[in-house]
Amino acid sequence: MPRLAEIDPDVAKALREEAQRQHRNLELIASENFVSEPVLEALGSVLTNKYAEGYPGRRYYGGCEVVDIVEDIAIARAKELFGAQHANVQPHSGAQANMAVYFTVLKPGDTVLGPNLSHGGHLTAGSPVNYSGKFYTVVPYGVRRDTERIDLDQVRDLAKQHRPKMIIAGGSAFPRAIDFQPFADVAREVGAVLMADIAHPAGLVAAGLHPSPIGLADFVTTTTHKTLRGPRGGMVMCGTPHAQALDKTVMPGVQGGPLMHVIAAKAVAFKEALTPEWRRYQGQVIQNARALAEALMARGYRLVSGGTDTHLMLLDLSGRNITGKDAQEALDRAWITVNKNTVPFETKSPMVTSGVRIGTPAVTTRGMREPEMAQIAALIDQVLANLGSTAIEARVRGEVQELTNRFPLYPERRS
Ligand code: DSN
Repeated sequence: MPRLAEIDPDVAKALREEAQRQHRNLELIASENFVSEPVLEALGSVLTNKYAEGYPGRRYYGGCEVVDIVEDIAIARAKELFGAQHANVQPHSGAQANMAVYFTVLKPGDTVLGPNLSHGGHLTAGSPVNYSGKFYTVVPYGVRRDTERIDLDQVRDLAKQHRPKMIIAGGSAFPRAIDFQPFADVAREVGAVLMADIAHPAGLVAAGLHPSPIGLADFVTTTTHKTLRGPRGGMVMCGTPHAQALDKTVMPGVQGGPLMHVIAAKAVAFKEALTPEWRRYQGQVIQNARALAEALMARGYRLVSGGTDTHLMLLDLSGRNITGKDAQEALDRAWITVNKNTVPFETKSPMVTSGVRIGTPAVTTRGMREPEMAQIAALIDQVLANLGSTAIEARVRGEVQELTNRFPLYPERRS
């Protein structure tokens, strides 16, 4: 059978170059990770050929006896990993997982209390440019100015004032652990459904290193590709009473055919996640984040909330007169990959921002530990303290290459 390189050298070359880039650069985007070869193998499998609308044992298509086995395995492992009563592994993404919950619970126009995007929330928690902000009346809550931690008094006050039908806990840029109990208490008090979006800390939650919303939230949504280190995709968990309604919303409500190759890869990633080695990895992710945060603060950088409990931190550059955009671009030129990010009470646009978000899941997968975090802080500092210096950027590129060469990634895919 002809290989990709023979029939499509252009795409083959791009894939090789991306593998080279992933190996060469320091990947510090908090929502990215590097999956194992077995996960990649499942993703690149013949399961991509199969239509399987429906669920195991009740599909709309014939020939589903094999994919049924795969989906059942993925569901069983997801339930075991998180201790959930029910798991739907079909959402194509975190945004679709969240949409499935919205459509299960709400009618257009209903009120939702959700985290402010610029305080650490997510597009799907009511941004006006997202379906959530267009279809629902969203009341945002944020963090306190003094602690930069979620303002639970504000959550309670707003919930009592607006009587939302649903409350969302979780987001994409909270450096601190989220305690789901107070959210559950408020939700019960006002008769709201609680949705916990654990897309970011899911791996930490599964490893018992971050509070779990299972048993407290009515619905728990996640992606599978961040700290969980599986394929790009989503998942929703809930208690048995909501299971049927949720499944009907995912398919046929908001999706058609499930991506069975991705579901197979989710199953493989969940198997990896059930091992002691994977739990140790999650512990190292947190230790590395703490080490990196401390090293940056020791160099005079301000971190939102003064540190991190998780896999990510938010560097606030407003006091240094550097925008998040300029920082991201300078670090990119030095082969250090981060994303610009708004900080609480942001004054700049989301395309410019005052901060950058930094996370440790990907570099920890490569085997880096605390000494490398100190080195990374020094490299970031060199670039940001000499913003725009081509000589410094070239020197840092050399040091990044020396560091990443010591922790190789996907060797066969790079040649
Ligand atoms: N884009 C994801 C992140 O980077 O956190 C959230 O959807």
